[in-house]
Amino acid sequence: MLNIVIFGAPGSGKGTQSENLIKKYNLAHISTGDVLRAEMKNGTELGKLAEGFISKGQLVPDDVVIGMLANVLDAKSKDGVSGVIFDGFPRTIPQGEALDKMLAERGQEVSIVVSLEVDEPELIQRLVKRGIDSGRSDDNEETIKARLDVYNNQTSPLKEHYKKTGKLAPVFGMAKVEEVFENITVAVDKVK
Ligand code: B4P
Repeated sequence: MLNIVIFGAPGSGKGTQSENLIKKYNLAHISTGDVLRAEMKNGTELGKLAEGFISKGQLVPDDVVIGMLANVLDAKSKDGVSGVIFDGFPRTIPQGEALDKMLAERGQEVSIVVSLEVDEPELIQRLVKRGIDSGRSDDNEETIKARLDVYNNQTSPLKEHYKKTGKLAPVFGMAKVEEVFENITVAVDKVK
């Protein structure tokens, strides 16, 4: 199975590139952001809890996201797919450890971690624009700054973790969507 982690700061293009990757490689798509937003829209207990964190630009607590992921993974892996793309998960070291464990229990492992490299001014510009277009509650300038702090403090240390295991594939993320995609496929094809 091809298990791709798509990694990067908020607005780096994880969701955008995932859409292309799932088609090319026949993958199931697990976006923890999408799952949490769906829960928020449906007004579930989990959604209400998540909203409090997401609207402030904070991460939803690890135990909540990790607990949610195992169910989603089993549900999505059933559909005759060739692997899974993990979009926005893991975002902390404990989440990374939980993912390794969850996959090992299923006789699998992370194949590659594609890290989209985009600088902060560009990230802010993209997210502010998305906020205007989509009205997403966490895409306003104040919340974006909080999300970037969270990324720098809690999420980016995962890069070291994956560098050590030889799984990290940094990709320049500031080109056109199609060009970024092309460069991702070069990296993925090497581990396929
Ligand atoms: P996510 O839904 O994962 O979203 P994101 O990081 O903000 O965006 P992404 O990188 O996917 O950007 P996109 O492709 O859309 O997370 C939202 C929140 O949910 C988090 O802040 C957190 O609170 C919570 N959460 C999610 N997962 C969690 C977890 N595991 N643990 C705890 N909490 C969790 O691109 C952004 C914009 O850029 C788009 O408008 C796009 O069109 C544009 N764009 C993309 N590529 C481009 C390119 N090459 N050039 C120009 N524009 C581009």
